[in-house]
Amino acid sequence: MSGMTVAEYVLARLTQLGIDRVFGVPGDYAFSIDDAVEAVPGLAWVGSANELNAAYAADGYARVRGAAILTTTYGVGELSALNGVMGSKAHRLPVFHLVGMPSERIQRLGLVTHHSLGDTVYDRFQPLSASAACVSAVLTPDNCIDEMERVVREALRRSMPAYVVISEVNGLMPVIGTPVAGQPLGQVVRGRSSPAELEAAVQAILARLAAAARPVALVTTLVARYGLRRTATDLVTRAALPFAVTPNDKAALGEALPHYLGIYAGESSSPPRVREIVESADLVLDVGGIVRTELNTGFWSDRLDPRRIVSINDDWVRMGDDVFVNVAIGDVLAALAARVTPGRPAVARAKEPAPLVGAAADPISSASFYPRLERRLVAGDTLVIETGTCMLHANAMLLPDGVDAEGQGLWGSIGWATPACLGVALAKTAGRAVLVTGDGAHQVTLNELAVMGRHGVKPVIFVLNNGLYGIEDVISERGHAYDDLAPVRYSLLPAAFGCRGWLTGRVATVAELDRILDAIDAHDGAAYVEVMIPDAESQPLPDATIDRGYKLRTPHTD
Ligand SMILES: Cc1ncc(C[n+]2csc(CCOP(=O)(O)OP(=O)(O)O)c2C)c(N)n1
Ligand SMILES: [Mg+2]
Repeated sequence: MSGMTVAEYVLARLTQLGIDRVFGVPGDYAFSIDDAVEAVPGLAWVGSANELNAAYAADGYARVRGAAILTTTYGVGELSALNGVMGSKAHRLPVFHLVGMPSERIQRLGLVTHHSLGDTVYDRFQPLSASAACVSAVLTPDNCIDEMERVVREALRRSMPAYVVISEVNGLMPVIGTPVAGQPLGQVVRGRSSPAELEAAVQAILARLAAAARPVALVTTLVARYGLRRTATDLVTRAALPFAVTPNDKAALGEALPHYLGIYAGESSSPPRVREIVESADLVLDVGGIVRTELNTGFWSDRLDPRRIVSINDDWVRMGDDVFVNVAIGDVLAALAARVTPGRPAVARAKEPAPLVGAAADPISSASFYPRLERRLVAGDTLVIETGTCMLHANAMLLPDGVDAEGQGLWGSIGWATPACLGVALAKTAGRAVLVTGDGAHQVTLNELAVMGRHGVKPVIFVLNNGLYGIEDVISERGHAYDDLAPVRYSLLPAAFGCRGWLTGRVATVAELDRILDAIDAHDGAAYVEVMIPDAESQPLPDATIDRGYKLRTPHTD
């Protein structure tokens, strides 16, 4: 790597993690970075329609590959990406956000440049972008190698975005010093533990597990973020621990595992009996730290006695009033999986998919759509679930063996899923990316379909057209004009966006839906289906639920 420019070094260093795509929008301040994408072997440029889309696509890619690269230009570019990068921070994804800025020569002369407020404050945007990251650096040829080690280490240790600023002049200068050869992400030690603290934490957890008569686990997506799904699966399997996930953590572990219970969300648990099992357990092993937002807890209807919870967080463990610090989740889970007392292997229960409803001539409804989708998913698929009504229904689906799901329940920024689906599709080495999105969310970022077509990815996309922001009607009241959408003919979009060879259609009846699902199964390529859903489906929740969860926003006090 000798003789490289700063921009080339940064990209080459990140490529060693196993990243092979750069998502972004070019800009003159960022040309050194953009050019370096072409110069560094093993990297390909994915030009998004705008920076927000690029950030969402990078987020999707990082969910599959473990890390991603996003690059934007100074001010206008980086600020447009921020909602997406914040989402990656909320969802614990190491997205490396590389941004170009005016040169130090311009800065020293105090010249006024474009993409600024005209005030020669060149670092004005840095605190904003840095707040979406867990680590940041302004690179020079001299500090580049050391700073990149710090940036990579910290982003991976905390599993959060990094913000790296490279001026247009520094980006083109040769890096000074001895380049560092990095490791593939799977081999990187993400966090290290204090040995005595680790042993104390592990012994304490093992003792609690041994003493519990009815333990359960709640497993979060943090295990996926740290590459620990196999370890966590070993733990629940060896210990014969029944486990559930919260809605935000859909498919954190395989839903076909014999010990999988379903979704825990207080009174919104699915199936409903999951609530009773989790709330009556004498030990709840919280693997990763569940997020207790109103939407993740059935409007705070969860009843989890803190004395019965053991929480294993990224680098600390809580057990009642006992807190163990400097214990990396990877070390804790590996020790537990190796040392836990084996439980009796579970007998796999036959899990029936939801029943098929709807006569051939009936209009499609959510009740008829999701069970049909569930039956068409196959091992290797990743279901990308948008925020909106579809998330409620998709979360309640039981995914077949080998099917993953990705959603953005915590950050919940509509529009995320369409570009995220591009990122997921580009990151996957096998299997399909299957997107389910509402029409309102799709309108935010649908121009990314053109990027999908250009790069030849083959997603299967369902756009649920009810003509409105339906979920808003569900959690507030019906009838506000601000929830109505412009009447877009979605099924025409792939053709307009140059997506060649895509199977497209608009379906309104159950028979039409069945026909197009058959056609997708027989088609080797991308598919885009506009599914007409009656707007009458989006009826408000009971007043009491709305008052508690949406109008008053107060958790239970008992
Ligand atoms: C960026 C952003 N803006 C606004 C919202 C508020 N919001 C949440 S869901 C939603 C409507 C989603 O409508 P649609 O995608 O059509 O799904 P539906 O519920 O109708 O199936 C809106 C506007 C949001 N979550 N994110
Ligand atoms: Mg809608």
